[in-house]
Amino acid sequence: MPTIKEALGALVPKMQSEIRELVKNHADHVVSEVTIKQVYGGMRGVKALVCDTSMVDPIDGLIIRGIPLGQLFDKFPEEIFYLLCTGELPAEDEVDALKANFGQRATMPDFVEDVLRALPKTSHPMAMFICAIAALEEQSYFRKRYDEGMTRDEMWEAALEDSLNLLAKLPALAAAVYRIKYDKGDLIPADPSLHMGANFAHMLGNDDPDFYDLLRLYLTLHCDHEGGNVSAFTAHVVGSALSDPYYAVAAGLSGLAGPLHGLANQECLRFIHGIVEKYDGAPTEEQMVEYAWEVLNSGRVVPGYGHAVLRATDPRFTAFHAFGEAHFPDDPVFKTVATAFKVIPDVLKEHGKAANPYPNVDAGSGALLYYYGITEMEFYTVFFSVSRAMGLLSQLILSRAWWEPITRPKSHTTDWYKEKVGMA
Ligand code: CMX
Repeated sequence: MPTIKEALGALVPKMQSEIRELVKNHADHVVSEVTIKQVYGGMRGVKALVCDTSMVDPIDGLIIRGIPLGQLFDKFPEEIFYLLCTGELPAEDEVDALKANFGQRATMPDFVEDVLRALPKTSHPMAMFICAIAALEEQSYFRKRYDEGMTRDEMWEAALEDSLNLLAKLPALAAAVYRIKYDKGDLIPADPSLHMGANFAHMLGNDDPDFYDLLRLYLTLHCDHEGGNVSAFTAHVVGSALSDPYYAVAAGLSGLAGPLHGLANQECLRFIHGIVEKYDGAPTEEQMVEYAWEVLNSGRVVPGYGHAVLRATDPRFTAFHAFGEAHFPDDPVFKTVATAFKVIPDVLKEHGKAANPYPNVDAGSGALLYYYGITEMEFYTVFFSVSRAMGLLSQLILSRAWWEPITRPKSHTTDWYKEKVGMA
């Protein structure tokens, strides 16, 4: 079975020639028109991006390289990264080699710890995490090779090398943020013999095998969500300037830190906790409905519900829910998430605004982390980030492989649009 580099090496020439032929022979073929609503509405639905790693079906959810996520729940994150990059799952003999490859790269350099310790204790964990990634940029192979004059044919290999190093170290960076920010004692060194999820759990300080498995699942489920979401799109734009993968991921994750995107998992558990506190335990269905209306009537959104693309229950939510059902169905926080799932879609339907009244990935993940002692909700988006970096990085490697040019759409003034529709 080929290594990830060998598999990509075989794929890249084919990909390059197909894209060259597509653009040469169909350059003027119209694939999308743009309306005023889309210009002023976050470009929703405009087809102007390429993402070969995954697509999101409004009903079936995430499909990675043609495989629905539901068929990948038992995989390791390292396998998922291989799949995202190459379009194939690694054979069993390659999985162990891949895990060992990640394990060997997993140790965080000491200077990153110094950077993290220099930050104020009031820094948000996402800001600390992004600082640590920016500090690690010092080790960028892509930038070094660029300075040495690498050709554009060599760029994907340099992007892959940076990606493997960064991805393997992200659990150590994240665990360092956690232990420093929340005074959990000395940092715990990476154990190269563990898979990525288990190593992450180990460095956080919890060696419960169920928590190992939760983090394996967590890293697998959040890995990618096609190319137009805020974090992927941002990383993609930054990478198109040939900024190296460290810069691109730091930028993308700054987008993930927004409450309408990845920060929703923190907001979501706050929402669930608010209910548990108010009703002194898991609420009844009636109490949950009452609470949801209070949130909506105060002009806030119900976190963890709705989606820009999905129009059904997110399969990632379903997988987390099944994990909770299997391990701790009577936990009051988990029970509250379950009650919310029963009643909130109907509340949102009655409210009549959200195009998708069903839960997204963030609705249930926090309850599971909380159960295993990760009670610091501000930290939850860092878990999301470690996983999502797989999508950002695999997309960057492929972009460099087909020589994607710098992103530069055209903007106009509001006066120009007014004139266009005869309003001026
Ligand atoms: N609660 C209340 N109102 C909601 C809502 C929710 N959960 N979801 C959407 N709406 C509202 C929108 O705010 C919008 O209202 P206005 O017309 O007053 O602006 C209206 O319904 C239509 O929005 P939409 O087309 O359904 O949704 P968008 O594509 O604009 O936004 C999203 C998608 C995720 C930002 C939105 O559903 C939301 O804010 N959800 C709560 C936050 C959340 O869970 N985010 C995590 C998403 C997953 C991720 O990226 O990590």
